Amino acid sequence: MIKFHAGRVSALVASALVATACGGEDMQTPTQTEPTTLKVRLENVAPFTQLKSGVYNTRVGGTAPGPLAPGDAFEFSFTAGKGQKLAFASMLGQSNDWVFATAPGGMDLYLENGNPISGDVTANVSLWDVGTELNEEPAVGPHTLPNQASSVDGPGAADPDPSVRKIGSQTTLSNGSTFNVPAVSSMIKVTVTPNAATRQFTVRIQNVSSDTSTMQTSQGYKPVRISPGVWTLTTGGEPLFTAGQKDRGQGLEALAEMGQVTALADSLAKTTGTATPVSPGVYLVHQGSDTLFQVGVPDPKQGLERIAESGNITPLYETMKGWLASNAQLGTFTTPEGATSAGPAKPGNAYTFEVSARPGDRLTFVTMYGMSNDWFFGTTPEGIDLFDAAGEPVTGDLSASLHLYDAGTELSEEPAIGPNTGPQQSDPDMGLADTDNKIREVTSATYATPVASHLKLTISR
Ligand SMILES: [Ca+2]
Ligand SMILES: [Ca+2]
Ligand SMILES: [Ca+2]
Repeated sequence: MIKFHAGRVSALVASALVATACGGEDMQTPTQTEPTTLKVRLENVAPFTQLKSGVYNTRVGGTAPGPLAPGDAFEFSFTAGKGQKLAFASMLGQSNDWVFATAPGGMDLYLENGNPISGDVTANVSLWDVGTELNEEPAVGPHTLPNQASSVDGPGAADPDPSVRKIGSQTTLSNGSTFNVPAVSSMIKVTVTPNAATRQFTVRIQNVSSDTSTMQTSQGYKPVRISPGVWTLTTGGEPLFTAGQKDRGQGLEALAEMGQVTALADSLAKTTGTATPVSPGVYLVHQGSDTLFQVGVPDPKQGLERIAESGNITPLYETMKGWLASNAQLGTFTTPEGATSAGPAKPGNAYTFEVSARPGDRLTFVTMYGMSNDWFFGTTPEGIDLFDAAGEPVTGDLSASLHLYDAGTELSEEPAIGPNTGPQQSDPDMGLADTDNKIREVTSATYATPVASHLKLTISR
């Protein structure tokens, strides 16, 4: 980290000499000439635990939400990148609290050779007991969904085992009896149709059961219905539940017991977005017309492109060092708090650095939106005033001063998913030319997530 440019010291000495020569009346007071050390903290605050989430609730050809009868299917589509996983859950409508779902971490969408998956993926789906209600005989017990409306003693007691767990082909019900669960593949069929060029996947969930031969109960064959459901796309983690642990109370219970998707979808929506890391960055404390970048002009090829496309700070730092005004300070931030080596700041991480500033100084910095092609976070080109009109340091939460820019050096694709974005490209310089080569702010029409949902900027003394 560079706190002072060498030229700064001689400039200060010169201005002090000039002030002395003028007789002292107009000399700056010591409090004005002594620099103030300010701590700058840039924290990645992205709360996002999944890239995408959504519901499917209306069968293909249907006009209103409802469960699938035999032969019916839900379909939903989304784009996804390599390494990302799909998870979903739908209620087995005849149960107390069982869902058809992927494993907690979801299912892979790309093969090891990089090709998208295609065809029948039903083997990735199991029946899971969400552990929120005791298990009765499906379609027969008084508190199963088909019967609970007429039950006289409420919606069903708590499950004696509150953990989310997989249901085997033979399961012991809460009253101790054994129930032969139909094979998952005799009830549901899930197929995936990929489009390798657009990275779009269409998932089809079909009810393949028969009302007269699939689910045998003590009262004869009963229907199998599959409720509307919730899906997520993640880069990791377990978005809907964890095997062996209690339901999280975020809405899965309403899906598992009543086939209702709204509560779970709403809670997921709050944590859906791109949890991009931000890269090391370059900062500048300055008073003059020096800037790290300008808006409305093409990248002047001084190194901004390398930060914006791959988080490499060296070229911009070296260029700026060469032609910096004598009273400006240039530095870098590279290592997140608590880390031992340079690297990106993921959600929960922060970069901190100290600047030594005087009234009139402004702070500018740039750092890559790591999951983009060529986007960077920064202040405005002119920077943030580090002192107010009274000469007092500006401290506190300055996140409102942050912006997201497109460097105009590479065609922008969907963050985290486009093949030439930071996490998807195989080479740091991969990508197509931007259709607009000017540096510009990324508008909410292009990217709706507010900058403050990604970064918190705090300045303190
Ligand atoms: Ca249960
Ligand atoms: Ca671009
Ligand atoms: Ca790229």
